[in-house]
Amino acid sequence: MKLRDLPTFYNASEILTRNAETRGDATALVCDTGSFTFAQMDRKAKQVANALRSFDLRPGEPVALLLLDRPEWVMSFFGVLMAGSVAVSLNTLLVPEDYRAILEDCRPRVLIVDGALCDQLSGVIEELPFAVRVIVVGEVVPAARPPRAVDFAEWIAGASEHFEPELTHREDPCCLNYSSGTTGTPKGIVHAHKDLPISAQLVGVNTLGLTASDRTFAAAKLFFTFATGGNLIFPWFTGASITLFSGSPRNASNILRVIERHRPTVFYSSPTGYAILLAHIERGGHHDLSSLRLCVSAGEALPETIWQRWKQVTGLELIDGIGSTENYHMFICNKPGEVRPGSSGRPIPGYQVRIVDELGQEVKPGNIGTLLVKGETASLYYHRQYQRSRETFVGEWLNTGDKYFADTDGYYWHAGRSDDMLKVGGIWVSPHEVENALLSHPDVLECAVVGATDSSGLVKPKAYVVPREDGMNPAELEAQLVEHVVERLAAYKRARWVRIVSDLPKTATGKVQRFALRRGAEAHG
Ligand code: 3UK
Repeated sequence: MKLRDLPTFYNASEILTRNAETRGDATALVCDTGSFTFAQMDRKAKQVANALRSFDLRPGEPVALLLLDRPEWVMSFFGVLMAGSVAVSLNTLLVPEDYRAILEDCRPRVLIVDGALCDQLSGVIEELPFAVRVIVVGEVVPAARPPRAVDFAEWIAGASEHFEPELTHREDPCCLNYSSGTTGTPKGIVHAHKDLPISAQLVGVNTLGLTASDRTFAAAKLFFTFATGGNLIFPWFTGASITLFSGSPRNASNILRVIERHRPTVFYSSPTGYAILLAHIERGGHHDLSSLRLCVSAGEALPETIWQRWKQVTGLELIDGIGSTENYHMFICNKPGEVRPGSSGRPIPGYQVRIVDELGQEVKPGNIGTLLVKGETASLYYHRQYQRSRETFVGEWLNTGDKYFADTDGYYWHAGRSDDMLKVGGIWVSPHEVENALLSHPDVLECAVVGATDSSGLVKPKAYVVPREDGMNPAELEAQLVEHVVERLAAYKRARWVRIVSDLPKTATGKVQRFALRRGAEAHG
């Protein structure tokens, strides 16, 4: 599938409607509360589209989804696409301040929120400088109920199950995903309708070999394009079914229970997720992974030890691949049967990659440089970010900000980032944002946050803190800081280790020497 193979006017909701027409009775989605066929999901999505129309929503207007991985996530996403609107899939792990910034940036006309997540929006909806209609999925405690919220089931109950999807252009925006930047302000990454089927063909079909008899499952959540692609768009593109689980991916026994109960054939997770499963299994925890034929790892660098341990326990070779929200999904990936453990694999046909030096000159195999990628699924631009868009989308090339080297067999090896950003459990963490949260504590004079590795070789934030006064009890300050950041930072961003120090290494111009801290921060138990 190439861009030219798609009709000029193309709506990616076709990925669902085609299945409804050709295999309507086949299972589309399973979860702990039941299952849906393609025809059922299609009808629900059409009801959502009609309900959105009743709000006088115009094509191109954004609709925000702050939803757990339940069937309503999928109904809403496809309903939004059918209506020609732009689906803004929000990370469910953030704090109210983050949501305020994102909602003010994208100004959705409608927000569909899970009842269980409403308290994370406390005070936010009321203070937005524009009106937003709020739809709540499932139960919500009265205190957390946003003003004038409407119940999702009631909202779609009377709506027609027939809807002619909006005839969008294949290059019209269809979804917006927010990603942290170095300064902490999130960037809205805009993708067009065309990016979904092209990525599904190149990655889902050609690389992972998905077919209609597969069933996918992701520990990563649907708001992350690693999972939107891998556990929704790609399988449905081929007619395969998906597994949804609304609980925490950090709970190994729950993830293993879902795999045992719903028997997926393909599983996606970050390396951190695999490490959590391995720790459980190696402690003797019950597991039955016999349904799996393929396990895909992405989101952060996969330490080779995790690859080896997974092979030992399951007999399966982890398929590591690098992707980005900017590219929608993976562009370099290992191929089943041709895996080189520790590497990210080879470029996926349909994408071209280059490794360049500071002058933009291509480097020789074995030399480290910045990784650029060219293909037909690059984001259109960062929403309302002219300068950042120009820095990242350079002509036909997308600058990943990753350091890589290639070997002489054409395999690509990750060698860190060219900025200070950290990938923690597959999700971006800006060290500056963690530092700002710590600095807002009155006893902190200075601090610096860098990535340090845990016993599995996975990166987590580590803070070096200089107290305002000498002689403070380090353990007490540490405990206070942990408490202090709870309200200010999403849990996954918090420093896992805090070192109280008397000063920070600085350059002659007074800048913190992060590389010196990084060197001293290796390997924690
Ligand atoms: C890092 C990796 C080493 C790398 C993503 C697959 O992670 C995804 O998207 P994000 O926008 O982050 C992109 C950045 O994450 N990274 C991702 N995978 C690997 N580093 N090895 C890997 N295998 O810094 C990259 O630039 O959050 C991954 C599919 C869809 C995605 N959105």
